[in-house]
Amino acid sequence: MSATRQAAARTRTLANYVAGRWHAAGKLFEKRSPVDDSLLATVAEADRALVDQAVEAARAALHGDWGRLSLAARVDLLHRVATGMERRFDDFVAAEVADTGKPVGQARTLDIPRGAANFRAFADLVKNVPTECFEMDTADGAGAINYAIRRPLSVVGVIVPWNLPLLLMSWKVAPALAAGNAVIAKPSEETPSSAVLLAEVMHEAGMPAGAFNLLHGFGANSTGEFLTSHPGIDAITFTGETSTGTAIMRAAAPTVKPLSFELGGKNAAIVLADADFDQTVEGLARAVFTNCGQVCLCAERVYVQRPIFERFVAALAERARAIQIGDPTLDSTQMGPLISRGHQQKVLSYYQLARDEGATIVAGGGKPALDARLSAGAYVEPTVLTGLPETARCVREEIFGPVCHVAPFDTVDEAIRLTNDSRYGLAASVWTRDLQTAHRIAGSLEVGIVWVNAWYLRDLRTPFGGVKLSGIGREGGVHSLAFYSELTNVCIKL
Ligand code: NAD
Ligand code: 6OD
Repeated sequence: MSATRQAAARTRTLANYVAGRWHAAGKLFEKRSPVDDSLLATVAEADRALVDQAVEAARAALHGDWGRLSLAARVDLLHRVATGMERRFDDFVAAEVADTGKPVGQARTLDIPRGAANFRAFADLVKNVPTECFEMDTADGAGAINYAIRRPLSVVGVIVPWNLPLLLMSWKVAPALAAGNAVIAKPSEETPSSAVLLAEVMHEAGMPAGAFNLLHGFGANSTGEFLTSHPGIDAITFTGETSTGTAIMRAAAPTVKPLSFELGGKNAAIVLADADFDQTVEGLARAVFTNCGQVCLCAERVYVQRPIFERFVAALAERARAIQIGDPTLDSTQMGPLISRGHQQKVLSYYQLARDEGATIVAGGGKPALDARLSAGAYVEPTVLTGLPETARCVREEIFGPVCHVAPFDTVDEAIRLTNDSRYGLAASVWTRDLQTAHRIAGSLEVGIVWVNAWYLRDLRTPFGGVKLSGIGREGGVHSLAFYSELTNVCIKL
């Protein structure tokens, strides 16, 4: 018996969900805790044959019970999914905290409520969004009417990362189902558990077999690549690293699939001297350190106007040092570990690189001192850097950890230029009491999302996405419906 099979005998195995049934045969991989490296579960990796089965099941659902549901019944079903998630709230919280190491308080207030909210928001939206209609003149004077009808893309592949597992999966699965598609979803290999609970909830809510399928596995030469290159999958919606986005584009090219990409970032915050100082320090502490810095929207570059630069750096560093790091299941913990020991090595190597590049480490810069049980965990210190040139790799590359570089600026135009000097363009935040200047800055930034005196304040009806290497397309509200639908124009000659 292989070591992983022996481990499977000692722990639970997370299965794939295809055509309304659970499939646990084949190769298994281990999911380990980021908190103490203990074995949490073994996971069944979906092979090419199971991917084929999922595609067949999805297509059959579109021609069967799922495709025949009325819009009203589909909307009711998505609401039942949201209610089912709320009923199993504590299970979802426990699964997300165990897989990711994120603080339980965050899972309770952000990740899991947003998971359910995504289903409600898109269920309500799809009932209320009209399509276009144009009356036209014709030479005979009788005229014609054009109107668009919205149809599903058909089988949509959803591939998501580990940082906000349920939130990001439901952000794509909910609108795809609302628009009438059948879905094959693949969570990150690091975070299989909440996706399994979601499949259970779908099943309990009465989702027709094949409408929602869940496959576990890795990317290259595994489930992810089998999905993106599959001729039976009609579109791919992906959130993750920019380099993975390029691999997916290549794999999807021969079958010309529509792609929606939410990719990496190196987001900037601009702090003007007139900003409410305490509110801004508090807001930036959230923007830099939330989820151990593992939110694609986190600020890793902070530009502060020179008159308040020294005071601001000191205050942010003090906030960083005050963060309670520890066991994520405790209510008092504000920061848990990173997702894995591999990612911990990457972030620590950037801390070392910052030193080599000549940074001043104002706070953090290493591993925190924790008790013996947590010493095998993927912990790093929240870190504040200054003194790097704009050409430094730590200022240009996405680190995806609880770290920012703070640099001074003098004029608003300089802050705009510094912010835009990046290959990425996901999000930015601007902190000032002068809303006219904030509006001018917002319109000049090469990003998809700008917050003014806020960070990660979300209205699910708004366009969400990035420019440059940060993505392709927008999701959210009607933009999600646009991506997950095909429009057919009907022209009737009167
Ligand atoms: P990742 O790209 O390594 O993995 C994301 C998903 O893609 C996983 O499910 C993985 O198994 C799969 N995958 C990997 N290689 C693949 C391939 N060749 N073909 C098909 N699938 C493949 O990303 P990650 O490390 O899980 O997440 C962190 C990254 O995600 C960061 O760069 C972050 O900025 C980005 N992110 C962006 C957004 C956004 O909205 N723009 C949101 C969250 C995370
Ligand atoms: O809030 C969202 O809808 C969203 N897509 C967030 C992405 C966060 C990135 O880590």
